[in-house]
Amino acid sequence: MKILKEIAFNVENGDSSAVKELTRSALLQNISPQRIMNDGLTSGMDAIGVKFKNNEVFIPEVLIATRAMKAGMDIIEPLLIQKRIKPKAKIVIGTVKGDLHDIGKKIVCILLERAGYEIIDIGIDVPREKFLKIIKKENPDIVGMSALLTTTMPYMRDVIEAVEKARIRQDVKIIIGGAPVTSSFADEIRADGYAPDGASAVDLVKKLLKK
Ligand code: B1M
Repeated sequence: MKILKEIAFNVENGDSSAVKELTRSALLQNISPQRIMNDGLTSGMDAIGVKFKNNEVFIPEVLIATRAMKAGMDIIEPLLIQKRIKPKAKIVIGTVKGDLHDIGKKIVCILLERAGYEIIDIGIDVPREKFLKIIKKENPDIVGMSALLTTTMPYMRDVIEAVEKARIRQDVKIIIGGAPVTSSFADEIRADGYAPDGASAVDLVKKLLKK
């Protein structure tokens, strides 16, 4: 669809005002927020990701694209989240220490919230001490960890070991995700599950909690 391609193009080129305007127009054309997110905004981030990998663009361009993506997300986020009176379960999510990537994690949070779960997003660059503190304070049903770097992915193991050492591992399910993470890595570090994307994270949580 032309307008979704235009949204992707303007995310890639970092034009926040065009992204805002096009996102509003797409909604007026009755295109679903989910489709705008997947086929417009995320698709633009994927495109800049490929260029970044090939050294065709550098961090400033990626940051400007991130800002443009966020301009669109700000418009569709309230439409994606259905407020429920009683959440089905509580989920704490953070990007692990050393890692500043948060776009994918935010999408996962939005989709889980939309599915009826209460989300506590504890941000980026989260050390194990903070995970432990929040688990003890909030008593969540699930803890989710995100990592986008091969160098920060191993930190997920450190968090799980800290949770085991604190003898609270049996009280909480732990799920992980992020581009370099795999299902076999999840098994290796004794996580309860891995999801490759936001929709699969919702399915995984439903399966683990049976609700
Ligand atoms: Co960075 N970066 N980055 N970056 N960046 C990557 C990840 C990279 C793959 C680019 C590349 O070289 N091809 C590469 C990592 C290489 C590697 O380790 N294998 C990389 C690098 C190297 C770096 C720096 C080291 C660059 C430098 O400084 N030299 C640096 C590190 C900073 C740090 O974290 N300490 C860096 C910095 C940045 C920016 C700050 C400029 C910016 C982040 C801005 C932000 O997030 N606020 C940035 C970005 C934007 C990217 C790319 C281009 C896009 C990431 C993204 O947002 N994708 C990325 C290249 C790429 O991925 N193609 C790249 C869109 C998003 C919707 O997808 O995040 O995968 P994703 O999330 C998905 C799934 O992974 C999954 O669901 C999400 C939704 O579908 N998922 C979960 C994620 N978390 C989950 C949790 C779950 C379940 C599923 O359960 C809990």
